[in-house]
Amino acid sequence: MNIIKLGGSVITDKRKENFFKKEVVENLVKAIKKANKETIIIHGAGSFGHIIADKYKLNEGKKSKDQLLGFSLTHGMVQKLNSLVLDSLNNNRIAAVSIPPHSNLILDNHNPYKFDFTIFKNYLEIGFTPVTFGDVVLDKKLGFSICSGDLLMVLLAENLKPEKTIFVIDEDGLFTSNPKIDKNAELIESATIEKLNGLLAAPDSHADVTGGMKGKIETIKKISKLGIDTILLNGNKPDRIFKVLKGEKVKSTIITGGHK
Ligand code: IP8
Repeated sequence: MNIIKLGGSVITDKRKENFFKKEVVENLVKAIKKANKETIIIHGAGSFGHIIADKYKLNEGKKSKDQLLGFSLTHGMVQKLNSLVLDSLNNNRIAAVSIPPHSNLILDNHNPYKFDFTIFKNYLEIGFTPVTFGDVVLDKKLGFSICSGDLLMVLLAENLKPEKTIFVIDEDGLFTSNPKIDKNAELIESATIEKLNGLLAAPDSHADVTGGMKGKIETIKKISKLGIDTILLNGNKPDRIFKVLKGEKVKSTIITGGHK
């Protein structure tokens, strides 16, 4: 089984509120269908969630009553995005089932407190493709906060031990610096945790409410410690996800699991 996260910047235009990149998603879904592997799909919130979550400061927890509506609006928007992703999966004959995090996960000061992964396992066993996504959730200490798709990736990897985890992003992989602002940025084709530690000092303009690229590296480190390989690849080139699911090597970053 593989866990794939479709990044918010691949499936939406992060600068335009609620802009779904239908064609990009369709192409990725077709590639996933063609590869015909057991998968769990997670997707980010992109411009359906981050702009509004930031407006209501939802990741800081409940500080005022006004935020309640912000929570509901954000949840509504990410659910809408989830329906669009599900439509694409189902239209391409992937039997997908949506599992919204707010109903099976509670955080405690941003850290996992309670998580029911058995529902994922049960759906997988029957042959479904479970789909979950970055969402707003209850938080024991803060009232509520945000659960990113990256956190779900770690939780599912911990509990279901996939063959590999795949992050579909809007770049070819991880770079030595931000390729959007630095022409000299170089693609890191393979890395270990030790190499990733050096990257944490790199400048990061990928700001979003759940931590951007630095947060992503922290996520990968946690997965790597479980002994699971992580691959980051470009979602705008759908043949790459197809080949990776088939076990072939493509232009990407591979982080070999198991290092301390
Ligand atoms: O895009 C964020 O999930 P992510 C979820 O996976 C919200 O970081 C609601 C902003």
